[in-house]
Amino acid sequence: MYKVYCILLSLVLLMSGCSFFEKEELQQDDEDIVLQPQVEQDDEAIVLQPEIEVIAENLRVPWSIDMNKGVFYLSERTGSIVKVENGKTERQQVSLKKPLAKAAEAGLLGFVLDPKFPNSQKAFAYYTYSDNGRDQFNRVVVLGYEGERWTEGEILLDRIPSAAYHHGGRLKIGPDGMLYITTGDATIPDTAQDLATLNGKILRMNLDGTIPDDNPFPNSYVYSYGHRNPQGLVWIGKTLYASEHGQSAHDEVNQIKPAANYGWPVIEGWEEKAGMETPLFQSEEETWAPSGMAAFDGKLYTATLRGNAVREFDLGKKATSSVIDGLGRIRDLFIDGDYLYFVSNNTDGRGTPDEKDDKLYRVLLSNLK
Ligand SMILES: [Ca+2]
Repeated sequence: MYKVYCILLSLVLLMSGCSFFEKEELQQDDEDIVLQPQVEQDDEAIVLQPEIEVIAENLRVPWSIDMNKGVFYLSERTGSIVKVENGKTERQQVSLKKPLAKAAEAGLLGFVLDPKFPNSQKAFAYYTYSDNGRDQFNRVVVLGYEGERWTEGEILLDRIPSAAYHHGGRLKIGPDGMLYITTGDATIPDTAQDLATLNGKILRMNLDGTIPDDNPFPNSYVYSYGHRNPQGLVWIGKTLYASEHGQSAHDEVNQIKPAANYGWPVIEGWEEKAGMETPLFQSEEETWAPSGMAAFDGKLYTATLRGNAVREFDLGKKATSSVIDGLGRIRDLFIDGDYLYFVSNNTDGRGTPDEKDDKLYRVLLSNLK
């Protein structure tokens, strides 16, 4: 591991250190930036970091990372896809059928390439839109790729109720070839327990938008329920894990089983109740605001927003720690070969961006140990 003094962190400390006691007043939602305990360190604190490389910069609220043959496609919440190839960054237009919602945390969120890309020239996306300027929904759509731009095609699932916060939004293709979708409770907690709604769920669909025959509930996209605002999905082998935001601290990492109930809003933290799952990990009285996930060598990695870190979860040791910090809010992770890639989220209105934020970074996985 390399020992590198992180100048960026020092700047953040200097800029934010004067207002520590505003912590409670700043809190509006789980993703909000709240000054972390690290602001209590003095300016001479040395932060040990593995060597981190910048792959792309000047990103606008990047939300999701996907890659095909070494070329990255990053969704931006503001409604674009950024293609990153051999160090060259190209912002590509996305034509959507509905106007993107302007609500906090909303916009173009999940994005995943079709498994047959680039032959199919298709991807899947999840976005929040405003309907008639009043109602707000999320939908899952196919995006067609024309080499330089993307256009909304088939709508696979529409009118997932949305609100001021808690949109969910992560898309991933599972090892079973199905599309998995996380949805938030749209600030109405009881919807997470209601199997008739699409909120507060992890959903599973065929790539043509139909309901798989082997879904756990008949004629339903619901795969698991009782979630508050899940934003991360990853598999180790065939085992699915998800991250979600707790109400006040108590953020969770769960192992996801079909038909299982993850408790929100009935239980949280280490609370137990018959028929409900208790998490593998939870943040206790801290707030991580966990988003995208990746996995390697029996460990889960989660991007954290308010936690300002990449956090590692060692499933064998049942231990969690921050492995990268000092770069601000982190939204998504991606592992390819020997590297962990991650995007910052300092331009989302809740961070302290530097002039070239946001950035796509990479670090050797072997340097995280
Ligand atoms: Ca739970």
